[in-house]
Amino acid sequence: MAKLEKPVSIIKPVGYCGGCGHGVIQRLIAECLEELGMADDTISVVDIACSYWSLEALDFDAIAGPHGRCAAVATGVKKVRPDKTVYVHAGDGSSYVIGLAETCYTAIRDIPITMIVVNNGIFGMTGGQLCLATTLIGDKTLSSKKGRTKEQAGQPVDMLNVFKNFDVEYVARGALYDAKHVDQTKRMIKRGLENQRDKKGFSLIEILSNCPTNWKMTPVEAAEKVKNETEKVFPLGTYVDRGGAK
Ligand SMILES: Cc1ncc(C[n+]2csc(CCOP(=O)(O)OP(=O)(O)O)c2C)c(N)n1
Ligand code: SF4
Repeated sequence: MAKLEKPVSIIKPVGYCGGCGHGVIQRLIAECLEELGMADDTISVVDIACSYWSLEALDFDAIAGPHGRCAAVATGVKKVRPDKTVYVHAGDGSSYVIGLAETCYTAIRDIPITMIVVNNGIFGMTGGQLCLATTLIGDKTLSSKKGRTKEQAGQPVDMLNVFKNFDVEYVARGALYDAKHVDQTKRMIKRGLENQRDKKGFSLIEILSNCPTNWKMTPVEAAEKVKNETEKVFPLGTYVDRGGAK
């Protein structure tokens, strides 16, 4: 059996909870950048939420764009260093709620960055509050203890149906609940990074993840939920590919 080498860009174990998708995503990003030979020229932008851990874990130049401002910070970094690969690793709360305007206008401007949004259905870092964009109807959270209702919080929104209407390069959604989907997601991340290498436009990859800690589930139960429930509301696949298949 082939030995799975750890990417050299991962330099430190950090504090993700066991079974959390953030660590898998971080690893996929590192693998893709190394396989593409782009790791030495990368600047990462993370939010103050759970993705912040990756700033310490990875050996990339990095900056935080706290409180939902990742896309705006990444825009600024890319404007002054167009020679660098600039990617965002941020949560759904940060990207689609707190920083929705920043994410939208980065997409509308077709800024050539690669944005990776982790859809775990809640605000993980701050204890598991409801995320207006992504918490499923009926899901119990710290701020919806009886479960999300349409009357109180509206319906969750498939944000990719919004972003696909902007003039962007690439919009896709992956998942992590089995090896096949991890592999598909990796190809999406790689495509987003290749687009940047090839001087193309804005790429957004949303990844269905989980938060076993705040969902109060085992990692296996959390993966089952993503497969059986989350994916039904947020379908996987490619929503926009302006460049077409390679
Ligand atoms: C307007 C505003 N209210 C509250 C906060 C506090 N805050 C910081 S991180 C965070 C949670 C973000 O969750 P998400 O982006 O989904 O990331 P996760 O930790 O789930 O990966 C919140 C609410 C904030 N930054 N801005
Ligand atoms: S709180 Fe949730 S999203 Fe954050 S590291 Fe733990 S499991 Fe992952």
